[in-house]
Amino acid sequence: MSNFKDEGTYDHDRLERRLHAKQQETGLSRRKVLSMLSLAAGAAGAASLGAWPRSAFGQAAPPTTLKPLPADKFRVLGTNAETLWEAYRGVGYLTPASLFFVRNHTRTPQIDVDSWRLTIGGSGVTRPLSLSYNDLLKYRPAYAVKSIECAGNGRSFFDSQQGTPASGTQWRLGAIGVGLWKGVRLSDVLAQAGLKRSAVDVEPQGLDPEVGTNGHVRRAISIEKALDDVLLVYELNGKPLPPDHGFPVRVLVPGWIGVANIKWVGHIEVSETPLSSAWNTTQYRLFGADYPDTPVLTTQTVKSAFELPFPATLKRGFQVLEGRSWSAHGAIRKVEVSFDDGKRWWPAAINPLSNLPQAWAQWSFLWPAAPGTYKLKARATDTRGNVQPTSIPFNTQGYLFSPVVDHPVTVT
Ligand SMILES: Nc1nc2c(c(=O)[nH]1)N[C@H]1C(S)=C(S)[C@@H](COP(=O)(O)O)O[C@H]1N2
Ligand SMILES: [Mo]
Repeated sequence: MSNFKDEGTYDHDRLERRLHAKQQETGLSRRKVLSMLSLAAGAAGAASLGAWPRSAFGQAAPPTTLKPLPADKFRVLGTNAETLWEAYRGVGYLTPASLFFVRNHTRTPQIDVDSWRLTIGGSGVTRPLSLSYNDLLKYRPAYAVKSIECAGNGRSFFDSQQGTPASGTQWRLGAIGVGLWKGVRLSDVLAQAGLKRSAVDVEPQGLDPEVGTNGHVRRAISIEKALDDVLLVYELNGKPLPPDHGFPVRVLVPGWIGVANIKWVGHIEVSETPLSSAWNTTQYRLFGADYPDTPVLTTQTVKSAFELPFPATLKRGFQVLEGRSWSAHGAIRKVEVSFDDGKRWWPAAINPLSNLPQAWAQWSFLWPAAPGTYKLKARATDTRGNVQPTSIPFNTQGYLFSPVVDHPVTVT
């Protein structure tokens, strides 16, 4: 594919050999050598070494991301990495690109922006398009502050809280990030492509490697949603999209599950008939005894997280607990916290300046912590009245875990 640069820039074996040689030669620690290598090389390949330090030397899998995933900020789960919530302490409203979780079905591709094209075609348009990066920049710009959250965020709690393990990446609550995105309206691009009134589905597709026999990652969006608020974004927090998050262009589908936000988009199929792929047939639906109709997932749900290690140890005395709550349906109206297994609930203080719809709300609570062990709970209510429940019916792939999470805390 002409869109890919030489993937050898992060040749695992070559970098391991270099690292090993340097260690032998200098007797320096791995960490020290890593920092020297990335300083010296400055290449994306060296930066990816940051993904390894937590694995035993020589046993790590090749990294699938280009950015470093330092152990104090990320928990690596296969080809993915979730943000550790304690890393948010003191961080402002937006998730810095360096802290944004990564969900890769395969690996981060390096795309040559000069040969990159976005094609738009299918039975739903009359004038198929092929746009270069510069063509895209000519559309009127649009900005949005929105979250992207994996459909499976919180999946591990189906096991630890409900006793029914679900298949898939065992995320805690770190598969969400909030960005300031800049891009263009999908509706503007579709209009230029001669969108037909009969179009029903719009399916963006990624340029990352094919996923087995399922082909390239792609996910249909209804035409109503596509024309409502979907953007094709090329900037995150004022800078070009980082490679791991979709450079040069990704889709932003506010409020919808993460997979709809296709990274490294190369083609958009517009169709007069419904479009299907593994990502809306065998995955990203609710399967299980309680879901006989196996509904296809669209919108995310309501959740809350404390900005604390999991589990956390705190000192006795007054502790300012901070956290964030979010909803795909709007902003947050109320957050309550409990320290006694949900018998009593106390209102947390939501910062009214940092509470945007389909992004998140920052809140805090001054807790007079007495020695003991606790399961801290935070429960959010959104502006539509959706409240986090105590449990939900099981679905086999563990999507949309919305219940209040028990956060283990020891006060010494
Ligand atoms: N092309 C492509 N797009 C993709 C994916 C992918 O693997 N390939 N993963 C999806 C999933 S499941 C999620 S949750 C989000 C994650 O976005 P992030 O890695 O920027 O945090 O991207 C989505 N878009
Ligand atoms: Mo996801």
